Amino acid sequence: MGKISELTIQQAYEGAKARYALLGVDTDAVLAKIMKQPISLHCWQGDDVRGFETDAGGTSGGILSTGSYPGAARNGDELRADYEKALSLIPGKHRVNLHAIYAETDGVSVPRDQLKTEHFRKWIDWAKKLGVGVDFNPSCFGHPMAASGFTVSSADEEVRTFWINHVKACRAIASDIGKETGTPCVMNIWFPDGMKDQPADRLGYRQRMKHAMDLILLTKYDRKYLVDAFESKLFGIGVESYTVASHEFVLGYGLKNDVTVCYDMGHFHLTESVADKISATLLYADTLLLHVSRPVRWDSDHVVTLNDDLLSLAQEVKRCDAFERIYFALDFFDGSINRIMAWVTGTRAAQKAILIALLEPTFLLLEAEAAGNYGRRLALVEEYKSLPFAAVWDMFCQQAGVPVGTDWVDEAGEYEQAVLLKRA
Ligand code: RNT
Ligand code: ZN
Repeated sequence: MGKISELTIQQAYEGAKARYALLGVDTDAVLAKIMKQPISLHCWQGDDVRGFETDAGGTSGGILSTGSYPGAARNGDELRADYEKALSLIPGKHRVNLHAIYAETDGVSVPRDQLKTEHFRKWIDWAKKLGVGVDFNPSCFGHPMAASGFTVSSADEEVRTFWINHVKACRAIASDIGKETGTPCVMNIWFPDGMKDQPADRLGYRQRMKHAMDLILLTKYDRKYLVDAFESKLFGIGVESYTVASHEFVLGYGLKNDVTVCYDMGHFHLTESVADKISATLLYADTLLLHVSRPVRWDSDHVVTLNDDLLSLAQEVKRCDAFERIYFALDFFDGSINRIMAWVTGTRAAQKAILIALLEPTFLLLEAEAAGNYGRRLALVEEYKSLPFAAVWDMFCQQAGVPVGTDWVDEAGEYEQAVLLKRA
């Protein structure tokens, strides 16, 4: 494939800039804004959520990575190398998102309730070197103590205590990470707890989980370092009838306890719009964490693409003027394709959605709506779809010093040949 020249990018950008200016949109200002918009890149796409533990790991509780495409990272050094490759193909400055199972313990088995900041030393030093922020997650799945399908809501006190202590340990680590990296660490709590068939005691599990969360949050950390987040879910495979941390449970808990709620795009009924929830939630909550994902028929965690769901999500953030209040994090894991391509495709798609939203001449839509002219509103929305956002996107990539257009795909392919396929 031939390379697009800088001049072509520049000329196309000038044309687009003039076109957007007619609609009152300043593309230079949009470029400056998107350059500073971080997205949290999840480490678990790099190794199919396996993690580095020797005596536990993998997924459970309804999450599942399928496919056995070669080249998954097998340790921290490989995962960090893959991350660096992916980051070099994505415009802008981003964050990395770690799970507790990515601790590096020098071959020593450290129980999850005993994890310490030192087990993430390599990650922290690496992130500091790269100048990227770090987010964190306790890992309450893929473990013998989670085999019953319950963690902090378990009726078994030993199980409950283990997981409460794990999440507490993770908060201490996350706060240290935030302190060291100089940017708040968003720690998202997701519990898989639930049941395949109708429970008799829906309330009991929820009471125990609520109490567990209270205990977990007893220690106060400065929000400068740690942002606690809590993720809701509708159902998972094998957990079809009941999820303890349902939407209402999590939203209620979050609002009452000043914990940031996390909406995963795959965690609602498929016809439900997560975009619609943004304005409703932000009336009551200061901040919101979004797990950008792509459900296909269920919470399948497909690689994010530039589809209507993603676009509406970004548009709502823009229309609510809420970029300062939203944390964007990716959450997908596809083991059936090149994992770097998965990361880069998904991140670039999320960024394109944000860019299109930022370029939207929203005030003209608002004007039409206020005048009751819904035909005009609809017509404008349709015309906006063919505005030359791609020329602004290419300029963004060029300014950020990353490959423009399809060039990155070839680069990812070369890395696959040179590095990934050499992994046995
Ligand atoms: C599971 C949740 C959760 C996980 C990651 C690995 O359904 O979406 O966010 O995907 O923490
Ligand atoms: Zn999620």
